[in-house]
Amino acid sequence: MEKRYYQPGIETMSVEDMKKLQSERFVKQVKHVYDNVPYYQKLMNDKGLTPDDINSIDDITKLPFLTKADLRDQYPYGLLATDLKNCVRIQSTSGTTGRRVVAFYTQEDIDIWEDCCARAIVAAGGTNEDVCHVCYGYGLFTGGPGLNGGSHKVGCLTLPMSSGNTERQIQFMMDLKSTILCCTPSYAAYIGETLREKGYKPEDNSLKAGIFGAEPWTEEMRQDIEKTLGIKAYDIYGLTETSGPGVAFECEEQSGMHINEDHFYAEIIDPETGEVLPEGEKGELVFTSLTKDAFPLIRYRTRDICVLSRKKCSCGRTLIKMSKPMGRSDDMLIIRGVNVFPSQIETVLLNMGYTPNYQIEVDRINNTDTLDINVELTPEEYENSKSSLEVHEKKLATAIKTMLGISPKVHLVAPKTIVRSEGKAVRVIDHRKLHD
Ligand code: DLL
Repeated sequence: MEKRYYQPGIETMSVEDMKKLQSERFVKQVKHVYDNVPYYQKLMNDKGLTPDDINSIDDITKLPFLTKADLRDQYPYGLLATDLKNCVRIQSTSGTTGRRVVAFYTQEDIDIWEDCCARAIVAAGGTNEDVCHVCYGYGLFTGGPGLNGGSHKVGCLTLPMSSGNTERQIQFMMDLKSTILCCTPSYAAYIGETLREKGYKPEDNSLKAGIFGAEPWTEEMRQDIEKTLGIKAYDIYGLTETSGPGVAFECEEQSGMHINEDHFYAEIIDPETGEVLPEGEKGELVFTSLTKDAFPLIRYRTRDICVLSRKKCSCGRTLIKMSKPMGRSDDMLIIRGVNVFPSQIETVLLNMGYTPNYQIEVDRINNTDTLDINVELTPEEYENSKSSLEVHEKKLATAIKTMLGISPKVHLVAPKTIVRSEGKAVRVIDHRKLHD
């Protein structure tokens, strides 16, 4: 019988017991940051609070939020809550949208992080008989190290491939019979496309599951990857600031991700007002780390937009679930006053049978926003529709207009003209930002 949970005592704990555990840990965590991080101490003092005011998890709303701007201001050591000599590792964000965020880990922090990733691997059906092929990037990015550690804990044979060199990925995958693939969904789609081009059918590989995350992806993209690779594709979520992948993971029900809420307390807030919203309402996800020693974050605003649900899950886990994030609030495009998430466009494209190779370009010409969508055709589609490209472009533009409420210009482009991603895909080029 396959092992269903990595830490059953926690993963199936009653909601009441979980709340008790969260309260105990939260009270301790607040004291820890107050005593060790002058920045937190000031934030609390400014609100007239001391750790004595925090007696259970319900007191969390008394505390202020923390934002990425705070993390950047405090770079590199300002939020460190333990002596540097207790730390054994850093990981970091790519810093593409500003100053890097550097997160610190003690050995215990790493153990907990790896346990969280191990829960995700077991939930995807992983056991010590699996060959876990990790092609998230290794290095400062948390994807590779996190899943690598989780895979060791489960006892899988771990292939620390890192990203890129797709030829080599495929050779190892075939020769060593990889059974679980860990990478971004866009890279999984690219690996699937390359396998198909090499003449492999889905049943030719030994893969049974994929653990894909680090970027938004739609249900349609999941179905596409599942079909191309002949696997079950599971979602995994996390961010560098709170440790990395494994904050939340999907189970066999594939209907949202269980949050490891013994380590990360989740709230959903209205991004405009900061008001905490009830379960089931869509808003910005806020996390509080309950067990982090070196780099604990209290009420950290992720900017990811999603919904929380306590609906009973058929897998038996009682951990609260988060829906697939639609993307970050700062990934949301405002085009001619309309809110647009790239994932909405992806849904239309895949539903109409196109590949997930697309790129969105936004510009402002004569004071009007323009939306251009480049969609790549497969060689067969390209051959068959050469004479009727315009008709297909119009049809697609109409479907996207129905979804978004604004008209795009669609360009069906030749095979292999859109750059493939080995990590997080770049879906949007916003020229408006470039002129600013
Ligand atoms: O992407 C950590 C990670 C690695 C997660 C591997 C899953 C797998 P960052 O680079 O700090 O960390 O980016 C974090 O990526 O705030 C979300 O906006 C986005 N993100 C992460 N996972 C998902 C997901 C890693 N499953 C940011 N779906 C987060 C949608 C995701 N967006």
